[in-house]
Amino acid sequence: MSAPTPELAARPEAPVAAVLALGANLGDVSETLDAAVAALTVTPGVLEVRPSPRAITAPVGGPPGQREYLNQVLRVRTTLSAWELLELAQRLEQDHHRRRTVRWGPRTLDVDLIVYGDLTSDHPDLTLPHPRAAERAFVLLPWLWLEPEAELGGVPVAELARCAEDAPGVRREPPRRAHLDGPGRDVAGPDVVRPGRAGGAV
Ligand code: PH2
Ligand code: MG
Ligand code: MG
Repeated sequence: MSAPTPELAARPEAPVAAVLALGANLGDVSETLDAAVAALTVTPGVLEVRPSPRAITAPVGGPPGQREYLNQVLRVRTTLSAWELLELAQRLEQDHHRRRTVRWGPRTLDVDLIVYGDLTSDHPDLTLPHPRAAERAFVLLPWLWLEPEAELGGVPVAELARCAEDAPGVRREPPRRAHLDGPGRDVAGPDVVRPGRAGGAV
């Protein structure tokens, strides 16, 4: 990666709300997303992680014959810079042995930074907001389930989701059985997961 701009490298004075999108379609995808969320909650500089319900989604683009994806959106509050958050996302991908081979091909874990506060960037390694998020229901719908009033680039996410061509291929994952998720966590709905909270780790 080339060097970040000063705006991308700057740590904020107050915590910033950012949105990350997770996607996986190789291996044990539920376990992979659980592990990624758990790792984020214990990362210094990540103050809060609110996970969306998960979506089972038809693959968009890439080679034919891919498995469906499991997608999820996370709202985080962070004191990391946008660049640090990008590096964190890439580290999470590496931790799951992601190999960048076929563009949009199957992957064990994809972590995309969708928005970082209201920062805009056209850096070659980090476009903000994410350049394709506004047209991808596999990002927009989980985000909408988490935050019905959310906006992206000044447009309601609800409106963007209505126009997204892949929306018919997106369905909400049924709630998982509570005993699999430990005490104090309801995976059926939005939940605030804070580091150190009893039962809060996923
Ligand atoms: N990610 C892509 C390309 N296509 N399709 C679905 N359903 N979900 C994804 O996360 C996804 C995709 C590139 O990152
Ligand atoms: Mg992606
Ligand atoms: Mg990506």
